[in-house]
Amino acid sequence: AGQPAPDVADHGDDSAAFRRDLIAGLSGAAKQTKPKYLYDERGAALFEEICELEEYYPTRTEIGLLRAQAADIARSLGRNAMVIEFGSGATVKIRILLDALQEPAAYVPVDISREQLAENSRILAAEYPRLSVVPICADYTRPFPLPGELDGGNRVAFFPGSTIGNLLPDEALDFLQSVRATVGSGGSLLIGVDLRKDPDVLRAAYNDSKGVTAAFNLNLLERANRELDADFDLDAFRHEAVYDHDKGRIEMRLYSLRPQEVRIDGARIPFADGEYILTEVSHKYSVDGFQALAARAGWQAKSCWTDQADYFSLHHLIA
Ligand code: AVJ
Repeated sequence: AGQPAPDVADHGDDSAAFRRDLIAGLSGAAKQTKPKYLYDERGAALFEEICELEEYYPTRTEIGLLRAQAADIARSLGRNAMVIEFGSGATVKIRILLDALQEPAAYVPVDISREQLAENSRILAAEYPRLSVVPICADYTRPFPLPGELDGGNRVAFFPGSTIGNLLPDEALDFLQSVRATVGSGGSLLIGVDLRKDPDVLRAAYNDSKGVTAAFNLNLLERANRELDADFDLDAFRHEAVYDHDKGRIEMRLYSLRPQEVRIDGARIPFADGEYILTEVSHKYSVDGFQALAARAGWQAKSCWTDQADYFSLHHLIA
């Protein structure tokens, strides 16, 4: 029974891109790196661990919301959906959706973590024999080609996890526009968006007591040592997530604990004591604020679901 393991179409990054982006990001006055580089195999595994943490409420809350509203969401999305998932880490959310949808036609997971993508695709193809599973390994923040077999169908983009929050508002606008172009007219988007709340709750979620988020953040430096010819001293940096109230965002930072110079290939990067690298931002939106952003990208709000505590929202938008 089941289908053969799906082939992964590859539009992913190589280590040359990592080297170039890392050196460029650390060469300016405000040191920063692209969040996608946190998600190598080890980073993806640590992120899965974060999702299980007591303090990290988003995953649990979004899953609860999907379960509680599954029937309503399925009605809003319509029959024979071809679901294109932007960033397909764990399979728990897509399973809830696929189980609720009426005769879903295709599942197109798009992710940068190649191994995890291949493994998840194999498992889902075996579990949903009537579903066409078409994995694409790509950086989905840039346009990528969609398989022709999706032409003309009920194309539904699925972007859970509030990953949109990792983009700056301007980038989020561009991204929402490009997703709209990808699904085309008649298409739609189901997107999870983390909401503004008590800063103490936010800070705890990104500075967990077990130090998993710290390990996740520091893995960026370990990855540079592993994959590039870099010599980051892991004991000379510490993780801290800071909430910026005005920008409504968490900032994941790696602070240098002393003045030091780090080598990445030929490049030499100086750090002052207390200087930090900004590795990821995580924006929090109000429901109205997010819908206004989506409207600027040409989307029309069809439905919005939130949990009882108003911690998290799911939006169904029409292209
Ligand atoms: C699920 C990728 C959006 O910003 O909450 C979690 C990433 N970083 N803890 C988030 C993350 C640190 C997460 N995203």
